[in-house]
Amino acid sequence: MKKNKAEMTPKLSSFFAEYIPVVESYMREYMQSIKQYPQPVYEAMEYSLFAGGKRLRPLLVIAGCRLFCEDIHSILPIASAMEFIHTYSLIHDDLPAMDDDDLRRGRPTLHKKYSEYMAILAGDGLLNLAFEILSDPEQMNAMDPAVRLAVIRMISQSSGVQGMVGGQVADVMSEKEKMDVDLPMLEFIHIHKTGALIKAAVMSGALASGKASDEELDALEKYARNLGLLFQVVDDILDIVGDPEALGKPVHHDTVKQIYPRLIGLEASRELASELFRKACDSVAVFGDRAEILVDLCDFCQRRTF
Ligand code: GRG
Repeated sequence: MKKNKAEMTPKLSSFFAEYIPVVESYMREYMQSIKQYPQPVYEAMEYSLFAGGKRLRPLLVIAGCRLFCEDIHSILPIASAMEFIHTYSLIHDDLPAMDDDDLRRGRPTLHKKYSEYMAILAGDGLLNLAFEILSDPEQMNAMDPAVRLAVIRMISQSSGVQGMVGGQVADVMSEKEKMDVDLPMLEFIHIHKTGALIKAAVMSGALASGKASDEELDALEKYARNLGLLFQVVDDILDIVGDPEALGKPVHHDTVKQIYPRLIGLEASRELASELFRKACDSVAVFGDRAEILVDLCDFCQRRTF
């Protein structure tokens, strides 16, 4: 899978280089520590977890926290939980009952590599593992119990029926039932299916720092809402003009699904992405220079090619 680092500012590049290995080794150690019988399901979970994802959600947790606090050690379980949930969603999204995809992150999808039943169960395993790690006193002992509970509630709502699952249902239903999807509906799908988890990542990092004021959380929420939608609008654009080798999956794939370029055109989709980028950056202007990584992450999401 071809990855283009040119989309990153030097500061973001060092941020990725510093924190991706930290998150990955935390996840590896955690997976090692819980492994038991039956081994194949752990292997299947690890196959997808360590397939070379961008780790955007863990990095957003870290960026949200670092706005208020230098020490990110105590939020590594949250960063990992977000990646567990994200990976489960991709595994299930690829299943024959949903998108029926053969390739993900440049490799065979989990149900192609193993089997459909193992992909369903490995996804279920990862989802539950997220909440196991978030409620594990040994992993989360440094965090105030009330803050921990607020974080768990936010992540469960965002990944559940009021967030990602709700968006996925609307998306799959509109495709399978051949429903007409207009702009408000498409926005609903994208904000829930993709945006909810992205928002939860930024917000849970900030909440977990225990130092963000209500006004600061409001500003971040606006940033994260715009970033979440931006991410998916760019994904839709890449589905039309992206390089399959860089993306690790085929393009022109969502031929029956409604996506932004098909609904409003490619140019208008690009303009929408720029507008969302501007809105996201404006929302965090109150943080001054401290928001540099958040702005860079947003810029990366707008210009990404993978
Ligand atoms: C199955 C409940 C359930 C939900 C699935 C997120 C999702 C909902 C489906 C994924 C479909 C998809 C490809 C959406 C486009 C946006 C997206 C989430 C892309 C993948 O995220 P990246 O680009 O992936 O961050 P990597 O591989 O880098 O981790």
